[in-house]
Amino acid sequence: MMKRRIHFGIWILAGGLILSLALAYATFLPDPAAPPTDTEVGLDGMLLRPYRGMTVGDVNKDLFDADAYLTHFETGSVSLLPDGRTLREFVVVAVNKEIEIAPGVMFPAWTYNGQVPGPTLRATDGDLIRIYFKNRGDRPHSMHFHGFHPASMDGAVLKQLVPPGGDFVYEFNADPAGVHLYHCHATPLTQHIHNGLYGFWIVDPKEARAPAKEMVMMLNGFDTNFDEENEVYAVNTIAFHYARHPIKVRQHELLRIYLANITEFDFLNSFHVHATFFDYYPTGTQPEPRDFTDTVIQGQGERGLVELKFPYPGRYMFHAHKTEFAERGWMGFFDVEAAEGPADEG
Ligand SMILES: [Cu+2]
Repeated sequence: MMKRRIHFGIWILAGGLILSLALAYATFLPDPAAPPTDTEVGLDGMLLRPYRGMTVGDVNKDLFDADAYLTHFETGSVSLLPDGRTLREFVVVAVNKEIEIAPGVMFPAWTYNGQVPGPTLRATDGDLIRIYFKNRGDRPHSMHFHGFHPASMDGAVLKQLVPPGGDFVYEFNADPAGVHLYHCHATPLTQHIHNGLYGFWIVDPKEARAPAKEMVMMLNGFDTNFDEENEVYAVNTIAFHYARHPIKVRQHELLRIYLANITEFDFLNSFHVHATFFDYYPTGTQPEPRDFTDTVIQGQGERGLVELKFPYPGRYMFHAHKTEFAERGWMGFFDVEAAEGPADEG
């Protein structure tokens, strides 16, 4: 009898312990309906909160401001030529600079104007472009632009490389309208591009595109241990930047993303957005979109225009649909504010 009572008591004690543990666990679990805090936003998004899928802390904004880069377009010094055409002049300096690609992760970059990607250069179809290129790096570099230009302006062969300390002036017409790239064309190309010498070259059509909130997204990656594979992936260089600092847009507002893939070592990259679809214009050269989709694949050097609107307010992920890239930094959020009033979080 006594034994049975002891057993019964043990069972009561054990049951109580299990119950209180369960209660304590439930109490400290994050509320799945609550908006994520700054440190909680990650690949897990709002679903698997206890998993921390991203970086902790923030990068030094003085080294590179990914928010400013997103919407900043350099249109150069503008003057009028005797024939009535517009001349746009840019100064681009190649310099070595250590950049921060994730909090505390430094990368010895080769840069145009001290940033990776280089500045987004923008002109209108038919403008005359003059670029004063100064190589202040420690090895030969060049600027190779996608688009029409004479052979002497191609920046691709050995004799067109600009030696350290050297200068060169590129001059050509902005042509054709679309979203293009410029990058160094010195060999080994893998090294010169991957180390950071690339940027957007945007040529607007003579008849302006519809008004929109415009931004650039350069899909890039970084090999931090020199094994010719990327350890960190990003959109605009900093892993998870737009996850920590979501891009603010408005419901029903037309968004235009100039999207390009410059990622080395991987065959393909991709762009996927949640809760909406987009029109996709490869290279931005044709008036009609090729696709109406929520995912697009780009090979290296491929680029295009993405035009979209969010029908509902709230927070929505965009990321590489190659999940490994997303988990290593290529993921962000749009915060869509309601057309009237604040956005519905979640
Ligand atoms: Cu180079």
